[in-house]
Amino acid sequence: MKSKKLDLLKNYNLYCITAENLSLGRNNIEVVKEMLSSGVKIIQYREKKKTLKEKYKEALILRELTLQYNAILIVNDHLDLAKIVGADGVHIGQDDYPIEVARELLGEEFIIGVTTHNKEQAKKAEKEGADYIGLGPIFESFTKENPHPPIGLEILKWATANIKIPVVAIGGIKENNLKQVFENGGKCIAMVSEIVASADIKEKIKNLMKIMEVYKNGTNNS
Ligand code: TZP
Ligand code: MG
Repeated sequence: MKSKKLDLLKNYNLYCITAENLSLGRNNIEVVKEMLSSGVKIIQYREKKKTLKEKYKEALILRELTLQYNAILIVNDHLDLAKIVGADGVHIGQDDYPIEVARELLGEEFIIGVTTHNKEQAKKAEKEGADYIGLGPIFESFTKENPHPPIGLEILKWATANIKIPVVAIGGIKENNLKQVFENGGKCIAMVSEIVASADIKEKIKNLMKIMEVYKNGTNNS
């Protein structure tokens, strides 16, 4: 059920996104296996360079794997691919198809996430029926081509207090600034390079989860 899946985005959680070019020679499948076996429950398949056929094959495997681990799979950009492989959701940007078009094609049960960079976009996405927003880049990020300038933590604080759908913080988030993100309202945290470019992905996720647990249990007194 969609609401159960969305609970994952409302609670403290890591939202892991693929980036094969940054994965130190490992392929997306290997990397996602590491993520899932470390307990990650939200995977986004983001792949900008491969052919549709290659993306299809990869996404099918990721669908199987995520189901095995009871994790959700969100496909970046491609509404058709998301639907074909039976993903749980799709993530679209400001220059992709409008939300209403995605909703019409994919139906009410599908999770639709939308990238936002400011308050207006966040409010608009909520109003138009997005299920969650990605908000960022919070810090400077070198992962995306033509990155948007960093938007900072204040807007994250604003969004988590004023936007009713889940807010996924993204962009430049690392082990060493994760606390700041939690302290400014962040709950669901998306990361690309910090995880895929780690030599030891399991160890990295373990460390990130350890930091998150402190906030989850409300025992942070620092
Ligand atoms: N959208 C906004 S920033 C970003 C995306 C996909 C990339 C984030 O990557 P990283 O490596 O976690 O900074
Ligand atoms: Mg996009």
